Amino acid sequence: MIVTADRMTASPSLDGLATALARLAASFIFASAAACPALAATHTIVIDGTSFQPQTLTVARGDRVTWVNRDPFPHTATASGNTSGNVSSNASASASGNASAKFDSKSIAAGKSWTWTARDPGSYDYICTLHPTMKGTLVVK
Ligand SMILES: [Cu+2]
Repeated sequence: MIVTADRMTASPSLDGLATALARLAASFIFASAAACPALAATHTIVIDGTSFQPQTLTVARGDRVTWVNRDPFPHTATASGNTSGNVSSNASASASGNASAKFDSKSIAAGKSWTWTARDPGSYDYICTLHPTMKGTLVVK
C-alpha cells in the first residue's frame, strides 16, 4: 500500500518534470526561431516639411528602410550610386561594389511609403528628384 502510494505520488511529479523539460525545450526552439527575423530591423525615415528626418541614418546590412511621406505632395528618395561621396573613396567603393549601388523610390505619393532593403555596405547620398535641395545620407554597415 505504502509503495503503491509512493509510486502514485512519484509518477505525477516525474510527468511534471518531463512536461517542464519539454516546455523548456520548446521555449528554446521558439526563442531561436524568433531571433532570426529579429536580426533584420526596419528603420523609418519620415519625409515632412520637405526634408528627410533623420537626415543621416545608419543601418546594418539586411535591414529595411522605409520612407514615409507625411507631406501633402509627392517626394522621392533617390540615390544615383555615383554620388560625389564616392569620389574620395573610389578604392573602397569599387572593392565593395558600391559604384553600382543605388536606389530610387520613384514618386512616393502623399501619405504613402516606400521600403528598401539595405544589402550592400556603403554610404548612400540621396535626394528627392522633385526637390533637389532635399538631401539625405543612408549609411549601411
Ligand atoms: Cu520632394
